[in-house]
Amino acid sequence: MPEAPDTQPQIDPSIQTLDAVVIGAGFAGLYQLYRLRGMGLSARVYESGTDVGGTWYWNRYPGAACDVESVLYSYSFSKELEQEWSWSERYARQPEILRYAQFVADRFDLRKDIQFRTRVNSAVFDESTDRWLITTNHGERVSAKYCVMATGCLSAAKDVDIPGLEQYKGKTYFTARWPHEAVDFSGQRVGVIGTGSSGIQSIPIIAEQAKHLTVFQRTPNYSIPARNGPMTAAQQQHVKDNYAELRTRQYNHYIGLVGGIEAVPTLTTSALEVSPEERQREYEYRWGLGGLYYYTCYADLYSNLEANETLAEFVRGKIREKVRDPKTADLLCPKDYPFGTKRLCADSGYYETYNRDNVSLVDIKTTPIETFTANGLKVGDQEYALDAIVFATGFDAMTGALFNIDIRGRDGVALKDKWAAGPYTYLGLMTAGFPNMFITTGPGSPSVLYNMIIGNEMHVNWISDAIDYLEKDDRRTIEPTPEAEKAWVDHVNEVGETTLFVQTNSWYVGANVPGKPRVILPYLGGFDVYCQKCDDVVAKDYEGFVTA
Ligand code: N01
Repeated sequence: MPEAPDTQPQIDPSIQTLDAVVIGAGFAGLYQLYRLRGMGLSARVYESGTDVGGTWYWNRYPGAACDVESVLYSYSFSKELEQEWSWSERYARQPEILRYAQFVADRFDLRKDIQFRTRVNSAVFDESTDRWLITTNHGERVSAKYCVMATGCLSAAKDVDIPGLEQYKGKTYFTARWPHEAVDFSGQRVGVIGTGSSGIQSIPIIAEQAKHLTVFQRTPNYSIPARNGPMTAAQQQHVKDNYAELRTRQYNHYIGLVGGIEAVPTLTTSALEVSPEERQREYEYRWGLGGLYYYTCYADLYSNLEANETLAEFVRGKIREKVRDPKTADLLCPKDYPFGTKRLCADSGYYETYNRDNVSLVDIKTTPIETFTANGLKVGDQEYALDAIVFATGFDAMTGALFNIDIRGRDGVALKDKWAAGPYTYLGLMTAGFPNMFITTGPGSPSVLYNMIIGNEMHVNWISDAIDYLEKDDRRTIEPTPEAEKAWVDHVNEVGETTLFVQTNSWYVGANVPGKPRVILPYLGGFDVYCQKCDDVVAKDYEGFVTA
């Protein structure tokens, strides 16, 4: 849970006036502040945490790491920063990424315009002034011409949707709100609920500490060994010497996974065009590489079920090889959805953990958790006594953090109401009726299907250019036309329908949150195509937007 504020910010009771308010001090918010300042605008960032870092501030669970290579998962806007910072491992772990965010904040002197321990309660557009009135949990009120929602795609943790938690007397932990002090599970009976990326990363480490670990699995995930390791000095230097070229390849790629230390090819052939032997060689090569490189393997893996099944079965074979008990191995094999259509995981010893004597796996798909009890939880007739329960149960993705703020646009319309049947945006950047409100990596943009730092950087650049355009031309507002927005939403849905992603119950389609409309949330047309579209819109004098 969020830290209790120990020092309250000093609040000015009058309405303050700023050019821009940015909500969230993660990687988007930090860079947005840097750009606004560079344009000579007054801006403040509001952040509910006590420090910068966003996702990497909150998700401190054991094993938390990024599964995009560190040299790719870093800002590109400053050539000096690229040279000054050195990543110690191929895949950076949470503490190092947090240190990087802190380094950036200090390096560019950003903290003086960030107000921590402050939650924005509401953002209301005032049509009489064409400005946003932003109010915080401390009662502060700010009038700003621009409001940037840098609130994150995976920042609103999903509520516990299993009954009886109030009865449970043991300790509870949430991967998305992990305590800042060290948690020691030694000698304890621990339960983990959830086997997505967060569960899969934390389970091997919790298993090493706990007396007994019980994993409650509803849906098994496909996970690939990360094969993390230290970066040598020579590798670091090589990347630094070739950063410009690496960035060019990264920007011009649909998902940005181009290989960090060494280039990894993106295939354009069909999995069904090649012989089974060649396919096997390719799958083995990528298994050996580790990480997410099956997303750049054969071109039809995510649009053709038959192609996908060749890879799914390959990975199931690996799981069966790794896990000694055939029943456990079978339970860990995903069978009822295509490979990679729930976010693929990268692990360090996940499947091997189930060979330990102190780890057991409970299938809660067949028999769901009925309730929590004073001592643990009940599955069917069986009660599991647990000293601690870890919730790795995910997020209300892409819209949850926005809906946690009372956002109202023209005519007092609430964003929540406008988006009741699913998010409606133009380019994932803006929504009609909410002038000058920008969303970084919003629904309808590639966002979570690209690299979050570079994707945010691209959005901040686009937003900053739009703001600059308004300022230089002495205009008051920009917002999409309802027609352009509808055409974009239709396009996002059409592209989604051509893929296997829409078939799977995942957070990509909102299926993990009871009652959430089922809509494909990210844009699946590829980052390169998307960037071209955004550039074209600007080149055509902000086609699809109205400015006044
Ligand atoms: O969350 P998830 P996450 N009863 O939604 C289960 C990014 N990320 O925090 O699949 C029982 O993936 C749920 O079961 P099911 C990454 O984009 C990146 O792990 O709904 N089980 C599932 O197993 C990732 O995709 C990194 O049937 C319940 C799990 O909880 C995203 O964040 C690291 C349940 C939730 O999995 C989210 O990952 C971490 C219930 N009531 C996260 N409710 C890296 O860069 C939920 N579950 C490596």
